[in-house]
Amino acid sequence: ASKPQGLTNATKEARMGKALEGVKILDFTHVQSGPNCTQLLAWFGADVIKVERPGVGDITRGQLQDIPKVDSLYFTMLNHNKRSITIDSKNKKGMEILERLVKKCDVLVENFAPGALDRMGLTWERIQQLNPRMIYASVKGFGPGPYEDCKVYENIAQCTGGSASTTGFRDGPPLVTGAQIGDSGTGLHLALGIVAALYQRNTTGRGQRVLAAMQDGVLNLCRVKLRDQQRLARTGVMEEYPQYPNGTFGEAVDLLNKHDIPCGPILSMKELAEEPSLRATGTVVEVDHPERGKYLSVGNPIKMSDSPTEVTRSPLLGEHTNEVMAELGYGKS
Ligand code: CAO
Repeated sequence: ASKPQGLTNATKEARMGKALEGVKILDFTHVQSGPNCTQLLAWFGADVIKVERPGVGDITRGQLQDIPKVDSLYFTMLNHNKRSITIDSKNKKGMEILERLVKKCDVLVENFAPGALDRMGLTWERIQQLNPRMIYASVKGFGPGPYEDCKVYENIAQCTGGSASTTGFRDGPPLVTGAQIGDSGTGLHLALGIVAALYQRNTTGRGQRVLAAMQDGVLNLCRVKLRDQQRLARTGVMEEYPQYPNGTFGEAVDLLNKHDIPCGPILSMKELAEEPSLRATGTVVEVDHPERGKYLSVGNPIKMSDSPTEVTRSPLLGEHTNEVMAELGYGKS
């Protein structure tokens, strides 16, 4: 194990405990987005129990291997500080063990294809029956809408979330960035949702569902591009790079999905701004501002079943000075 690291002036007492000590995570994640989320939670002291399929495990164990038959760096660098248990969830005995784990754990994290956990028999209803305090956290490619059943990998998230259409050169194709904003970025969003749900559970006594969709996570990180879309449309002072491939994608998504091939359109900021499903989930919101009028913004990309988000406008300079001062007791004689 590496030497404990932290803020340099942490006292000896402070170093004795960890922020998420006592929290048990049933880690049903694979590949990158989910494992990045649970690794962060493990680093904060949560007990992360990673469930893997017997004999196979997380597919990344065997991907991009630089030493034959040894767990790859892909796997090892995303799964530190966890424990691994192999369970065949499609076997009766396996499901019995899983259900015991559901009863014992605080959080279930998963990033399977849409519907996979339901097909195993672990529906949200069943989880709540087994453990009403359970927080059930998922990464999916998309929130509810036309693409909700699609499987998604990093590059698809960058394309459907607005990163690719706003990156690249004038005469070239759109580009993806090397930073894993779709995978690790969404895992990071989910980790925040889980911690918030754990906090809320202290007062409600019950768990909730948390969803981070990769399209929403990427769009959140591309917030400045939605800004520029509106700013340039209004001022017209700068020429915008053409968006590729100019809004047409045809029927490829339907065709490829039928053959279980993950894919997604390269969406422009304009298309994302106008996408009804993103408006419906509150990932794109219209806000009214007393000075600038109506504009679009990116709302909360982390969806929680017990904590709805209402986006309110940014404050004017010092707008609440009196209010906050009064709360501090100023102005009372
Ligand atoms: N025992 C038995 N079966 C198991 C199992 C276990 N322990 N663990 C997983 N399985 C099964 C699942 O139940 C599923 O079976 P069904 O299809 O019959 O329901 C099957 O394994 C495959 O799961 P999957 O569909 O999630 O895997 P995939 O390789 O086809 O797709 C991915 C991978 C990543 C594209 C898809 O999981 C996905 O879209 N996830 C959500 C988005 C996401 O997280 N993407 C990030 C990928 S990179 O970080």
